This record gives sequence, structure tokens and C-alpha cells, in this order.
Amino acid sequence: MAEGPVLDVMGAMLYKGFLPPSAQRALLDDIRAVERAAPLFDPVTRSGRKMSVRITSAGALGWVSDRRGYRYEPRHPSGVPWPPIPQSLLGIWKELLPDAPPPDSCLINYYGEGARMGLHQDRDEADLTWPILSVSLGDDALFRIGGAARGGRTQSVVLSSGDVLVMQGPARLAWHGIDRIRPGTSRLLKNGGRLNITLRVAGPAGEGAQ
Ligand code: MD3
Ligand code: FE
Repeated sequence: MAEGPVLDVMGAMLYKGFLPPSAQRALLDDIRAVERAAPLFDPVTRSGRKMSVRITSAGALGWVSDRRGYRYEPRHPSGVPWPPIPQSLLGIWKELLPDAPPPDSCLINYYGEGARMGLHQDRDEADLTWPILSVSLGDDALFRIGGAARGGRTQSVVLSSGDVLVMQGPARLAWHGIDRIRPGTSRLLKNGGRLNITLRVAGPAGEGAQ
């Protein structure tokens, strides 16, 4: 039985310390296996600007961005299919979102020193009503979240290793971003930095779910 969220930010449910250190290490092993099959790569924007976050994915669909724009694709840029979503992550989804269909996309973001993610909405999924679940591993991040309208008030909250954040309802379309990471705040990743993993129902519901 899951404990309730310890914090409710703009309707987003933050489960602080949801994963104990042993589960964080096990999940990290699963993520490293995904990275071996589908290596982290540097996404660029349509305008050709390199994003500071490195990414890869697991599942039927992975999020990519390149000179053609951003979208979900069934393959890594190398041409290989994305590896399956680790069972450890599917279990967290099922525990916290028993009524949602299974996720078909698992985006892995890696933040090295100085990496950030500007304020944006997540609107590339086919059905924007399904929730998104995020797991943080490694160094602390300063997460900023606003409302559904651009340019409104925002709140900041620290996301730490083992924290799980569920975005659903009105929060699903909230503007959000990562202002900075705090290097040296976790010893989980051997070379430092932060991994964020998001699970999504990206395709038409039911299709491609694993
Ligand atoms: C709020 N990632 O991959 S995770 C992203 O920490 C993304 O890497 C951030 O934003 C990161 O798109 C934030 C928390 C999160 C994920 C999805 C959301 C917050 C969200 C969707 C809607 C609103
Ligand atoms: Fe996002």
C-alpha cells in the first residue's frame, strides 16, 4: 500500500522519498541497461540548438527532437527499436495509477553540470488526459511549475533522488521546467548529475502498451 503524497504542488502529487536507496540502485541498474541498448544522445531543436539535457527512451515510443522538430518515434536515432520499459518502473506506475492504461513511453533525461530545461508544456502525446509519472535519481534539481497558462505565477520545489511526481488532472498541462541541478548532492550516480525518468501514455490509448 502506497503512502499518500507528502506534497501537492498545483495539483501535482509529489511522493518525497518514494524509492528507498536500495530501490534507487536497482532502478539505476535497469536504466544503465536501457542506455547500453539505446545510448543517451544530444537532442537538437528545430533551429539546430543543442539542448543541454541528454536523452534516450524505452518502450514502444520514444521522444526525439532534431532539425525536423520534436515527436515520438518507434526507434532510437541509430535505427534500433527502443528497449522495453523496465518492470521496476511499470510496477511504480501500476501502484500509483491503477486505473490508467500502461505507459508505452519512458523518457530518460540526463542532466550533467549546468544542464537545465526551460519552461514548457508536455503536449506531444496523442491523448493529453492520461497522467505522467516522473522518477528522479541522483543530484537534487530545482523544479519550477506554473499553471496551464503561459507566464503565470510559478512555484519552485526541490526534486531529490527517489522522489516520484505524478502529474494528472489540471496539472497535466502545467508549464514546468528544471532551473538547475545541485552538483554533489547525491552519491548515487558515479559520475554525478541527475537522471529523470518520465512514464507516459504517448500513443493512442491501448496501442503499443507493453
Ligand atoms: C509537469 N522533465 O521530460 S519531470 C520532461 O526533471 C520534463 O527532467 C523534467 O519536464 C525533468 O518533459 C520534469 C516532472 C514532470 C514531468 C512531466 C510533467 C512535470 C510535469 C508534465 C506536465 C506537468
Ligand atoms: Fe516536461
